[in-house]
Amino acid sequence: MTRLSNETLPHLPEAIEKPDYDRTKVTVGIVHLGIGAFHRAHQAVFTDEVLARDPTWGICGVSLRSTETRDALAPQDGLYTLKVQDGEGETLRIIGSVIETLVAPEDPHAVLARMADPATRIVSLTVTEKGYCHNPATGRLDENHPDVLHDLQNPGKPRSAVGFIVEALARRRATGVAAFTLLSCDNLPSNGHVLKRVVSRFAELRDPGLAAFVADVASPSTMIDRIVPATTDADRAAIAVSLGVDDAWPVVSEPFRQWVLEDHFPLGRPAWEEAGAVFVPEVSAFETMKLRLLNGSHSTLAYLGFLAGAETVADAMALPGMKVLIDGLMREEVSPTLPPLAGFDLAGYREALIARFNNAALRHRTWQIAMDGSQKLPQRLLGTIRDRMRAGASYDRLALGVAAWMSYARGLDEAGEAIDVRDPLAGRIAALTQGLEDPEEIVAAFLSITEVFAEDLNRDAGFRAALADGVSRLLLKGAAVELAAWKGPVR
Ligand code: CS2
Repeated sequence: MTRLSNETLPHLPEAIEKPDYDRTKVTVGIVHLGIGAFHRAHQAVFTDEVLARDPTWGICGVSLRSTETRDALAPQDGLYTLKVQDGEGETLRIIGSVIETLVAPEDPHAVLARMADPATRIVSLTVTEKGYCHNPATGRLDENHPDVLHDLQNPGKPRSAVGFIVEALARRRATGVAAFTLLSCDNLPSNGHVLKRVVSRFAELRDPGLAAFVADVASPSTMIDRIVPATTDADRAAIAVSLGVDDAWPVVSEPFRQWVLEDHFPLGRPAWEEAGAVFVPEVSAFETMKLRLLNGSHSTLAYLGFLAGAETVADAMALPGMKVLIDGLMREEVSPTLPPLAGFDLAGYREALIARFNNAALRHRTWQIAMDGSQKLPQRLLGTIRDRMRAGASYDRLALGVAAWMSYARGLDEAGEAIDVRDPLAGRIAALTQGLEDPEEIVAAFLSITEVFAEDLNRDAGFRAALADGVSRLLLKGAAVELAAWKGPVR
């Protein structure tokens, strides 16, 4: 079948929304590192909606590892379909804001040239938590990270996002071009600060003069939100039927989307507010709320759900006890720890989250969310637990979430079969927990990973006992039985 492309675009069915601007006039203003499904269903969509106002904000999407996205999108002139779906129905829209795709390992020079180009005014990132090469417990650069060591040795041929950013900034400094604005769009607390901190430290390790230039780079924090499961072959097939042409890599998402940003863009930015983005002076309260309520619940339900045999988030929500557990976790344990957000309807936000998790039209796999737990847990569950401890308050449900991660990450499901655990620390976790059966020993092995738990949680006897209790219940009874014990009204 023919492919989606600039040429076939005008012939698509009427009902499909298309770019409302002339794509031939669009030029690159943003280089985005990590062009995965999330970016293509979020920032690229906000950008697509405002390109008609200013076509100089087109996106060059960079893959830091595989060639797959470029291979799919290049023959389509960067076009792809966004399918938005919930129980009520679906809409299809063609997104045109990505006008170039590059693969970093294949051609690092082209990526650096694009980033150093004066027309590039924003470098944004969705490289996932582990892409920051930082210690998740401290938020500081991991100076022994193999990619960091490599990039310090080979500045002109970097591998990591940090290495690319610093080398591109060095080139801009050398040619008298002002620094671009950095825009982290990953699920990290104060993501702009975390990015700035790792980039500054890396620059310092390279050269103090460069560090002084980097010190002035703007790096606003952002809170990003949209649930975007990995695209499946079934999605591709259904979308091809609707379009009448093939799209090798569409993205599928829920209707909800949210983007809260700090407005600090010295070289300008697209008018994203026209597409619904919200600019605030300080984003951290929004980020904490989202990370703790949405992502904390997501991880908890993903580990427990996976162990209980639920393939998707909606399946997990349907397990007896799950809704009560998640509702209680959000309402009783997380919400009291959140910074105040004047005029914000927290109860409404929690209710909306339950409805979003129940969206059975999205097949969001628990296994997908379960990935990289060692990088996710500190900001999703452990910070909340610390706040609860300080307040002398209970954290049973949060501890159960952490215990479920431990049961999952040791790599054996309830039938004794191996789990395909994807995590940068998977090898270390396997070595530490190999052959352990006793819950207390399992917990002690995990707690010794200080870049996840830090010394304070490793030493806390109450925390250790709560986790051992959780792991023991999960091992003895199984996750489904444990969940079913959570009774009570969902309020
Ligand atoms: C999820 C997030 O995969 C995960 O870990 O919790 O990707 C989640 O879907 C998004 O943060 C929603 O905005």
